[in-house]
Amino acid sequence: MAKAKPKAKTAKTKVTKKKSMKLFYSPIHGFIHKVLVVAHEAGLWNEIEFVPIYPMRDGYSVAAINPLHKVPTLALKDGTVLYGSQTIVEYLDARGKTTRKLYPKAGPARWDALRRLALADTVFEVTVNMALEKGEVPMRPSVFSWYWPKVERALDQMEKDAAKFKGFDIGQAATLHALSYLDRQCGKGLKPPVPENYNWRKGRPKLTAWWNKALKRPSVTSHFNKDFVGPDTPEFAAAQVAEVLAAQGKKAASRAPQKVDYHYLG
Ligand SMILES: N[C@@H](CCC(=O)N[C@@H](CS)C(=O)NCC(=O)O)C(=O)O
Repeated sequence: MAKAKPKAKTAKTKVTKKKSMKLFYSPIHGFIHKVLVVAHEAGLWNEIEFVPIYPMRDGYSVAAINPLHKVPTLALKDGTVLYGSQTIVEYLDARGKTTRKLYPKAGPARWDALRRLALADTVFEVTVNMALEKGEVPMRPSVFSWYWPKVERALDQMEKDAAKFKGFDIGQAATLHALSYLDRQCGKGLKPPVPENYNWRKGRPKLTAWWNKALKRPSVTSHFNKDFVGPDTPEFAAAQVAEVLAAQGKKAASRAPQKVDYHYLG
């Protein structure tokens, strides 16, 4: 009988339990992070590996797992990656260990909570953009060179996603929205490095095939590339607003309308 091999000496290493999620986020605790609050409220704090990312600094990138290269980004044990803080917080709330949920069930309380979420998140996003404009953080060379790679990576992700699209869902509705707006702005011309006459269809056959089919949906043909029909004046809009205010028992303020060249954004 062969002699039993002596057991290999193993180094005594402290085995730390693998966390079930990784949260890539900017660890600036000078402000309150919605995702951290929700993770805590949901009783999931100890299941999260917190991974600092400074998206504007060299050497930090989540582009490989999130085409938008944005934080927060949440990676699950099985490799699923969720991005968009709204997606992440809804996921954490649903997976949470506590019975008290931060997302009310479908109904008025939910719509109001989602409205307030959109309100607050937009305040956050515009504040981020104002801070960037101030230039305190190392600035990207230009909005175009900073954002364009995100768009191209996102389009490649859409091509992969399109291969698995089933039925029609909110993600597809949003994809139609994004692609049609991209077409519109590329048609008008953006700035380098966005190529002239850029066409996202090139090299993306699945997304193109899906797009061509989705364009036939009545929900799209109802308005796409058709002129708006109906009253379209500031007065009409103001009257409508006043009606809403009246229904709330309030009077419309007689403030002069803000002068903004809105058509530039169209
Ligand atoms: N809509 C996104 C916005 C997130 C966001 O703007 N994150 C900023 C935090 S500084 C970021 O990652 N910016 C890096 C970049 O845009 O490249 C969300 O809610 O998750």
